[in-house]
Amino acid sequence: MKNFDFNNKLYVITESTISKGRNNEEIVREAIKGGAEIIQLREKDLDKNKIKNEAIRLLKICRENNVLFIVNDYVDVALEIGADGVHLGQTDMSISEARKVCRNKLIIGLSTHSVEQAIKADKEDVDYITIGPIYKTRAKDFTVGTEIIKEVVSKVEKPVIAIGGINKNNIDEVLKQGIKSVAVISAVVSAENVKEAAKKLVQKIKQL
Ligand code: 3NM
Repeated sequence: MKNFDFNNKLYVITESTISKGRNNEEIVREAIKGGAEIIQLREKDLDKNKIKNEAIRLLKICRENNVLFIVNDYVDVALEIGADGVHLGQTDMSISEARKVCRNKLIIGLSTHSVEQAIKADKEDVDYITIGPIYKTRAKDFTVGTEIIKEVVSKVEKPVIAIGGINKNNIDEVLKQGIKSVAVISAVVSAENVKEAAKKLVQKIKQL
């Protein structure tokens, strides 16, 4: 999956605390039925062993559907279970350290929150970059707005994915800035109908 094409993809990230009682497996199955092509397991409150077991279950679903599977934060878990990649934040293990550990066995994604961080990330050994939070979101206490997207896309060569507060009502505005892929949590994970919610976003992304 090293040569994965990140363009025109819906990237869905799990968050079991807002999934209205449905487990991650159910959410992931429905999101994939709706057209999500990248899945990330993101569990901030579980211990590592539970995350590993959850990752094994979600990886199986992703493999059955030829969908990319990324683990948030834990390079060791991603490597151990044979995930496609790991997603890191600005305060996690450095990219050079992560690359040393996983060599070319994992895709590495990095969260960025400014043009400067995105340009820096572009020069590092990452495979894709997220830029956000574009809009208000529970996960962060700041936003970067939509204007930044154009600048990042024009200055960065690596694939860039927009994240943060994106939903069916504002995705047009995001895509208009020239970005090709979008990552969401609540717009899909908290939707009454997960499959239909993913499908609506995918339709917009694939129109590009
Ligand atoms: N990272 P929702 S925003 C996990 O900007 C995460 O790096 C962000 O959730 C970043 O789609 C975010 O529900 C939360 O707003 C995205």
